[in-house]
Amino acid sequence: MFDYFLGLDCSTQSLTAFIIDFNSKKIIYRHSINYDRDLPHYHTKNGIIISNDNKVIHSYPLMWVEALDILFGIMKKKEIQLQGIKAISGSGQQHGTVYLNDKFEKKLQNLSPNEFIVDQINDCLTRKSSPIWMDSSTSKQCKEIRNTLGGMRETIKLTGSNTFERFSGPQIRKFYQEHTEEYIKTSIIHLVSSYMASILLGKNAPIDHGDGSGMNLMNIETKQWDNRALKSTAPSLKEKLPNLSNSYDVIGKISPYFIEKYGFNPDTLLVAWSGDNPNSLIGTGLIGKGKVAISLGTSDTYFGYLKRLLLDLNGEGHVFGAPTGDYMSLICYKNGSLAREKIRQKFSLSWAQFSEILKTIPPGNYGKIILPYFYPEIVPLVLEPKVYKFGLEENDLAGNIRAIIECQFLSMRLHSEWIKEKPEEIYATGGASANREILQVAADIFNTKVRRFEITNSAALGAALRSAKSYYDYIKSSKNWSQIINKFVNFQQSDIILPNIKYKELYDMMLELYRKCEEYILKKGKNPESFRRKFIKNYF
Ligand code: ADP
Ligand code: XUL
Repeated sequence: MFDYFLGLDCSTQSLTAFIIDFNSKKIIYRHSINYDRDLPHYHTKNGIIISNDNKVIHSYPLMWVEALDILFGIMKKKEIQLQGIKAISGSGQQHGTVYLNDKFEKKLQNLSPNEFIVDQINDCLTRKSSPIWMDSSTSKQCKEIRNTLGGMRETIKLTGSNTFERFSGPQIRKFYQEHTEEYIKTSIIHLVSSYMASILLGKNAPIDHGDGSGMNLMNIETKQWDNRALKSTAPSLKEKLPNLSNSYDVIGKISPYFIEKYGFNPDTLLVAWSGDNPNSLIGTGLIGKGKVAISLGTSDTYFGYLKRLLLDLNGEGHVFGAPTGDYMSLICYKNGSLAREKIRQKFSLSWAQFSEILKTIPPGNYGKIILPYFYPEIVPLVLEPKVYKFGLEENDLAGNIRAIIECQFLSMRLHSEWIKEKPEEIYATGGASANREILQVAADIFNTKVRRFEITNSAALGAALRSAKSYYDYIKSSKNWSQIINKFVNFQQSDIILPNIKYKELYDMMLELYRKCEEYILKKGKNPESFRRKFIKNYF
């Protein structure tokens, strides 16, 4: 008897499938479709299309769907037992919005297995491309919504976050203001997660509370659409949004298209999709206090489980619904992997060379600091991208490498102070968590042990585990979250990276140095040069 569960992760750069076998505790299949490489006709770079000023960043909903058909085609060819899959859930890059007309649902209900989905729904989009989480072009709309809601604190209390450029509400408002006719023609606005879930379901799927919290539209306490927020965003918006659901809700069964074309079992359950960060919370086993995760994917995120609602009234962090029905805290950096890539590519290095060089420079990097805003940054908010350097020369190869890694984690430590609890342990995930040397810097800066998993895609694993949890609840063979998670997360070959205690004081002082550099550039603070000299004198 198979108890297979499928987790899909529709991320910025790729679509990934993980199949777990609950009985043998094994991941029996994993495969990724990389958009740039496998779908070159969309001409994306790193999965995105980007405007000249780096502010407008979109991707293609049809590309994600084409990737899904390709992925299932490969699985069928490989003779994966798709019949054995009991339930499916998924993960989407958060905040991105997909705009569709009233033909969408009818088309989904009548998909022909003789054609690909992309060819059957291509006239359903009222907007060919989707603004995604990297877009920072909606400052005007953020301000308008925030003001209508009574300012930053009120907005945070209502929706769990300040208005952010990438959040779906401001993005929807911009579309309504700039493309009013297309907005009127739009009958449903999905998130990446609910859009992909709809494709599998064969009708409009709900938005779950996890991804729904990243919109500035959902009341963070009642977990309902908030009428004030809806009104301050765009007219008739409620009619254009799917329902909200718990992240653990079974939303139906797989659409006949996938049964006929790929051989899925007609009884395969679909569980609501969620955002990549809520999924990663489960995929890293973060269902208790005292632990946080850093996800080093295209974005870098820092997140942890919250039993109760905790708001960042300074407006940098977010609170999202967790897949367990509780909450999670999150901060997000846009200059994550792509900023590291900028330095790596500038010096034409492989990751192995990058890591070797990183190790050659002592912690503290002789006081060299970079504020790496290659792209507009989310935390702290920087809308005009510019890289600022202190004591760091343009062609200083090793200095730049050490600086980008140290300064990214210093920024994370600085901006996660609002979460109050110092983590006892940090779990690392995402593409760059494969890099041990990078994680050593994280361990030293946080002065906390870092545990990395063999599996770097915790979002796909989290989705598979969520589908297992809901399936067992559905068949009344309930298992608690620990029973589900421990089978896969704790049994992985994990690798613990210990902090080097002798750098604790150095990094405490460097954190202050970093804070002063940031304040100098962004808040017209005092010139940090004399403090920087003091730091160098102390440690070098
Ligand atoms: P996403 O899920 O956001 O699409 P991933 O979690 O797959 O992204 O991470 C992709 C990123 O991982 C790439 O942009 C790349 O820069 C980074 N990466 C992959 N391998 C390494 C490595 N060995 N060291 C550092 N970064 C790496
Ligand atoms: C979270 C965020 C990113 C995206 C893409 O708020 O914007 O982490 O979910 O990974």
